Amino acid sequence: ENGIERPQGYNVSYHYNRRVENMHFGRTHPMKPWRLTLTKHLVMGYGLQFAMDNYDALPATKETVAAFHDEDYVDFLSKVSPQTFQELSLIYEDRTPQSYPGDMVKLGPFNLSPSPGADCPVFDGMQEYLFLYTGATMEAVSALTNHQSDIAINWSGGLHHAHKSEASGFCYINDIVLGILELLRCHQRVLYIDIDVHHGDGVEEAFASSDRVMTLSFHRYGIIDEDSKEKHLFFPGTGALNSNGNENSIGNHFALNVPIPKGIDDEQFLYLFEMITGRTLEHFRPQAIVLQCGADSLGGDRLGQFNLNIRAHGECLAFVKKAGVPLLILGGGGYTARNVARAWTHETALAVGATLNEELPMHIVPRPQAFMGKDHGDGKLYPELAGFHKNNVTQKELDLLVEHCHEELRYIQH
Ligand code: ZLM
Ligand code: CA
Ligand code: ZN
Repeated sequence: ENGIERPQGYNVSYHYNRRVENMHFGRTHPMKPWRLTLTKHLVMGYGLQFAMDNYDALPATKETVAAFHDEDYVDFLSKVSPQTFQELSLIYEDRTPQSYPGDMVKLGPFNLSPSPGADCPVFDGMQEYLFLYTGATMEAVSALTNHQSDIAINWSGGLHHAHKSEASGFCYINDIVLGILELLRCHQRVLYIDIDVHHGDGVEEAFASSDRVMTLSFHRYGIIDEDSKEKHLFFPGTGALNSNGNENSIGNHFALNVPIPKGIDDEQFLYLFEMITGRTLEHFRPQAIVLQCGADSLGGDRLGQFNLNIRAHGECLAFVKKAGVPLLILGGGGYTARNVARAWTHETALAVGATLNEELPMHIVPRPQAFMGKDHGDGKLYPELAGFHKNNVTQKELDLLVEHCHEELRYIQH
């Protein structure tokens, strides 16, 4: 006892390569690199880089990506460009999926398409973007497994829809699956939590037969527009309450899904999140956690239909951080860029244990206009985002979701 106090803090590392900002899905495609640029501006505007280890991520290698993805698919991804698409398509014609019913977009092999109207278009600079966001996740995992970081962050990752040999929903390489596979080399049990408004289908599917990875996704689920005669399910349409892993395997009960109607508010979401995540932590006792922080669950998102505010979204991270195990924090969806940047900046601050001023550092941020004006949050970090969608969630529904998940968790006893 020499009386010297060690600061009670977490080692946090930030993994990013700004070349991901060069990616361009298409002029009107909802996935915008701009949200990553804005996030960087705010994180640095607040000086958070001084509270973390900052790494310039290197691109992942083809071998790394092939740890999960099909070899042909990885080959295709590393060769394809708008110029070579036609030619390559002929070789892989038999790998072309059915088009969505009623959709005009023509699909190519592996669900990629040359059309800018597609969910997963082929665009110039695509490889660089894909291998960089994946590389950043792999590097973040290394920082955790080397014990250099307690918390590692990659806001450019979290692309949860990609399948073994198919792109889906703006996701081409599943960096989350690759990251978890790497964590499994050092940790017996890994918990995956997904608060993106969409179901984390690609991750769930990859580990559906495993009892070493438990997946837990909160998402909008159900028919989008009750009044229209075409009954479209909210993308990707999977993630029902009774979907709990591969029933014919040891992975049975190791997937939890929390399907939610539109308009859920802060209090309701946090009730679900804490009741279900809390009990999951007790029963599964993970040795590492991966948290996908898709910001399309915020109110006012261009694609999402929830009414969460930034503080409530961040509460999820704060709650998970308390578990005190190595934590990988990833981005994901988020289509109203100024609010994505706000949320991920707030969450970076939660990770390092900093409290941020409600006034944005406008004199430092290169594009203050993005955050100014009544509709853009008035230069504040925590503008009111709630109330965009009618709240269709009842207490009875919340209790049903919690009850089912608690019942499933009774099968898990470590
Ligand atoms: N059509 N342009 C979330 C992934 C959501 C499937 C309906 C394609 C869009 C959307 C694309 C420019 C994450 C579906 C959509 C249009 C079949 C989805 C291009 C607008 C545009 O304006 C657009 C012309 C595009 C795509 C809207 N796609 C909205 N929702 C979903 C995928 C990804 O956040 O979870 C993680 C990053 N796709 O609903 C269709 C059924 C394809
Ligand atoms: Ca989700
Ligand atoms: Zn999403």
